[in-house]
Amino acid sequence: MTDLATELGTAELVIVANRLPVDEVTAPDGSSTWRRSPGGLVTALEPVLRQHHGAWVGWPGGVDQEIEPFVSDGLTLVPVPLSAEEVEEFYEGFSNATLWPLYHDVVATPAFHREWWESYVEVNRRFTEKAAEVAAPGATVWVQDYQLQLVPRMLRDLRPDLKIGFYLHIPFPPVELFLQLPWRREILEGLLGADLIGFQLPGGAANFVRLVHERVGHETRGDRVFLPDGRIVRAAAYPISIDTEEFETLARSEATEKRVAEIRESLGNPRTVFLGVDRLDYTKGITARLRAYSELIASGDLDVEECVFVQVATPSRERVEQYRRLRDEIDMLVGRVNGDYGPLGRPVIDYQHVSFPREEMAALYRAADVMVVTPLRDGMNLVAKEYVACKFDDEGALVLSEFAGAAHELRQAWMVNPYDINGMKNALLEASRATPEDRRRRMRAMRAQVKEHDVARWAATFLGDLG
Ligand code: ADQ
Repeated sequence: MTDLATELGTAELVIVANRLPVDEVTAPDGSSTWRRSPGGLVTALEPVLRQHHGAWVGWPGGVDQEIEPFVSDGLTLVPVPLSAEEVEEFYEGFSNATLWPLYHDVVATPAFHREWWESYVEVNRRFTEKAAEVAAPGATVWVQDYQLQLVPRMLRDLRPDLKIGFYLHIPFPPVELFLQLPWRREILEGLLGADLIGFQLPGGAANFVRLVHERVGHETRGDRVFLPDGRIVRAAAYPISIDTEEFETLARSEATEKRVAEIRESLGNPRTVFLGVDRLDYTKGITARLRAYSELIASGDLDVEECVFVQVATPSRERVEQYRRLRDEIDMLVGRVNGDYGPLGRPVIDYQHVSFPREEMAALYRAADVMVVTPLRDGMNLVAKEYVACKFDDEGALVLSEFAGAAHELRQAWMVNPYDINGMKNALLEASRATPEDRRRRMRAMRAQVKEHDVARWAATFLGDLG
């Protein structure tokens, strides 16, 4: 027997996630290969997957791709195909235009369509069947995120022998908002198929338990739900983190040091570099933060000759209407501010609509004096943690929204309410004018937190509790 779980029914640990941890890249000659997509989740789970004869079930990203399970960089990958219609209805529709806004405080209006729901059920069933095929008897299956909330129940029905965990990467909404969902009962029942349900924050876990008690009628005590068949389901917080050491090592490298100097030089060696890094998403509070900054430039509180705001936004979900509108809104705001206040050759806001490799991200973090993370709602926000991890010299200031999960751990940041523009302006000024001692004291405390609670510890704690 090989040590890879390439044969059906042999994987002792199965990760089920919307995407496989690889992207298909096509060479100029038309041949294609798979390249590992960077991400904390893969990094964290890779060692456990290897150790436990593991497999990863997920969508390869294309349309109608029937691909047999394959091995990439020593990981067994099990593709789940989606049709063009399913990409539209299950992924762009129910996942990203219904659940995503609903779970993020309805900062955009969720759309409810019955065909989208039917597609969600159908695709969840397909993921379930693949997972059931590859899992060894008594194996552990760990299902990830909001796209797959029905999988735990479906999988338990097919394979009662499995140990099933579920982790939600985004917030679990307050009861009053969740109740808008026409299929609320089905989602709750779906999740209850798991033995352990992990949330970013204790508040999310509490929302879930309360809903189960009030709406499904199960007995609950603390973080436990007692099912009529005698099973006990736990719902608890496991705040996710990053590979702290990897980021710090990158940040300390000579190549990064060189790149930091180049970046600051190309920005005109300003006294203060403000930085925002996000997926281009309406939950991230990008426009509010840029508006606050522009007002400080307009009023002269910040001098355009001394400061620059670098905003990097990864293209994201570009076929969803709300994302297209957001992009236009940001383009317009940046254009207007630069046109009104930017001297020749010196943008007020240096806006990059692009995804950078990790090396460049580390250099940007190192180059930034003030990191501005202002989501209207965010499960955790790894960018805030990555910034802290890269500041090995304890320099730099973090401005952080109190509505990011990370605010519960990075308590020494300059906290802001992203809906309060004046409050945000004050925080930007305070963070940029703070004494070096004040900044260092805060950064040291945040670094200690992120070093101790890294993503490996997150995965080990969850899997340990599940076991
Ligand atoms: P996201 O909403 O994607 O994640 P976040 O946690 O900030 O948000 O993670 C984004 C990741 O993408 C970071 O690792 C960051 O470095 C990277 N990234 C962002 N912009 C980039 C760019 N321009 N170029 C390259 N890389 C870029 C969801 C939830 C979060 C939760 C995570 C993990 O919404 O709340 O923290 O999952 O659970």
